[in-house]
Amino acid sequence: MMHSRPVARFAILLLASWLLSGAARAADIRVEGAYARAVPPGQPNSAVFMALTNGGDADRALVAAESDAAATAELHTHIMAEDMMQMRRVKRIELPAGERVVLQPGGLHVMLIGLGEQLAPGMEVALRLVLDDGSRIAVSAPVRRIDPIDMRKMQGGDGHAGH
Ligand SMILES: [Cu+2]
Repeated sequence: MMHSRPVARFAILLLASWLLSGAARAADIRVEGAYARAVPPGQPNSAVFMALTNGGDADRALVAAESDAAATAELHTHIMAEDMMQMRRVKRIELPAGERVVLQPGGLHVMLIGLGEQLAPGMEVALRLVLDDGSRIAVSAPVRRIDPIDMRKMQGGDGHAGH
């Protein structure tokens, strides 16, 4: 007991400094407006969208995402291939210093593959974003129903929709 107390105090100090440094580094990246796509029963995959602002002096990148809501979380983008909008996995999403990067339907997104349960409006998806410096940002994304018309517009099917 007499010996363990200073050890415990030291461990708490270490933990506190680790938490502070992690928070300071992650604080350079601000996450806004995160939301996850609601999916009907039986649909195994979904996506999470958000805006990321790098308020720091150093270029950063999003290199991975983790979520307990799905078996796997991947970073994805959309590309046009053979006149079809297709999703592709990307290794990283660049977050240049001072810039804002938007993950949105039809573009960059965090893909949730192998959902544990159906995502219905009112739920929240907990996500951890992993940055290239090893720091993590915890994000809570409310589940929203996304109008399919939005996707048609993104895919260029709605000719008179302006941008
Ligand atoms: Cu995807």
